[in-house]
Amino acid sequence: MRIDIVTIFPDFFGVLDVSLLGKARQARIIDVGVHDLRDFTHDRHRTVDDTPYGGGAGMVMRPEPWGEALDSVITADSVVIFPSPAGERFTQATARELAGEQHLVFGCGRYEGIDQRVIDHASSVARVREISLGDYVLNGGEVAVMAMIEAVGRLVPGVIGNAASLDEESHEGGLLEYPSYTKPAEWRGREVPPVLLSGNHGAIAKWRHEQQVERTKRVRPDLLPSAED
Ligand code: JBK
Repeated sequence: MRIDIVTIFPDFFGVLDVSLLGKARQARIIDVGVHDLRDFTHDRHRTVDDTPYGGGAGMVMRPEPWGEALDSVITADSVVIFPSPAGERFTQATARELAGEQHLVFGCGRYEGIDQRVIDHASSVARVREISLGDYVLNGGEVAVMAMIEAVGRLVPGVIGNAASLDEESHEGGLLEYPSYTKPAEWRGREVPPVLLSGNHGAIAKWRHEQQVERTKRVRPDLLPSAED
């Protein structure tokens, strides 16, 4: 998989050199290019933003540098992703879809957003998705892109951690995880639930499933099918 990132903070993406994705990059399973949007400006001050037409607070990212930056990376086979609080919600299903693509381009907006014509133009040459990590305010798309790349990257065949993602499929209709324990069997007066020491695999599976249902009901009832409400 090839990933291109356009940003005014290329240094943010130094962390992609470490951990799981760093290894995937070294193995050339995932190739990442980080591009500084300011390299596509032509004025002395390398200006990337301007005041909004129609008035209002904040600044809007100018279309010209974005056009040149995207022209340099997009092909007809690319999926172009703009992280935005106004986008569709990112889920594990989104990550699986994107993991099947050959080329992802991430456009990181800052300020009050990118001139809408950039998104409209990109949509005329490739598949475009505006995707939101969640309903909270970030200063820009960079951190959201990092999360998306981690979620997608570990699902790409050959990336270490891919095996773990296969169990994810077996998460019984999207329940939360059961609690985990390791040695010692007693720690600071707290014992591991005895069933986990029983060697009774049927009882353990039943207990873990009950824990999943109880935890999901308590903290994420929205995940439960209405039959289990
Ligand atoms: C948010 O992906 N997001 O969720 C996102 C991207 C850029 C700015 C934002 O405020 N929430």
